[in-house]
Amino acid sequence: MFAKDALSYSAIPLPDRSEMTDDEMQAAALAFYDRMRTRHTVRDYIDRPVPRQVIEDCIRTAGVAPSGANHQPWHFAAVSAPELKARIRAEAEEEEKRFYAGGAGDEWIKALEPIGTNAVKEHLTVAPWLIVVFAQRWGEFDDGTRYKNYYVPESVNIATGFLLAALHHAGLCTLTHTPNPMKFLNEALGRPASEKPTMIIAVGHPAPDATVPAVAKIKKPLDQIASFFD
Ligand code: IYR
Repeated sequence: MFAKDALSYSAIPLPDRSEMTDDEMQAAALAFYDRMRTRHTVRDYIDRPVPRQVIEDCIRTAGVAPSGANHQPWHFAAVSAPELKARIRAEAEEEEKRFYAGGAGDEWIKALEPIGTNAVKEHLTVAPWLIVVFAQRWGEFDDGTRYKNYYVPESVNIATGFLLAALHHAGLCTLTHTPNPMKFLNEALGRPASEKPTMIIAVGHPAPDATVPAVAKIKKPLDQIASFFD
């Protein structure tokens, strides 16, 4: 990604300046909230294809997220090939079987009860795309020498949030899925040991009879998630 000698400081004028009145800001903030509050984690998909271009543009959005030292320590592997999705599903379900058979521990299983999940992960083969997010623990200069990355989980998680918002904005449903451990994804997708898979995002259109857990609509009110000191 980086050539060592290209790394020096220079500044350019702020390229994309937003000029909004307070009223416009208020309207924009509320409109975005109204849009984002309609995002739900969906487990039931139909096999309606999604054009690759849409996925590419959503990943481009993830790629403009801020990151530690602008190292952009992420990789997104987008999978629509049915054999590969089937392999990922089989390996993920192996992990999940162990998880639900006791690996998780009683408290965790109890916490998941209102969500209604189990070890069967049909979405991994039915959804037209799986986007596997990888965090790059270290990077390589063009000459092959290594550099350290900083704030890797923070950076990758911000980018993942951008990605989920972009996919929702494009009219798609998503499910964040984290089988544990996820090492098998490096092998399945040919990613190097420097990268740690952080999650699988299933992407697609909801089944006509798709449901969400009722508890998913219960969101903490503002006064429970924020404090103001003005
Ligand atoms: N990875 C498991 C378990 C799971 C864990 C949490 I925390 C969830 O919010 C949902 C599921 C699974 O995908 O079933």
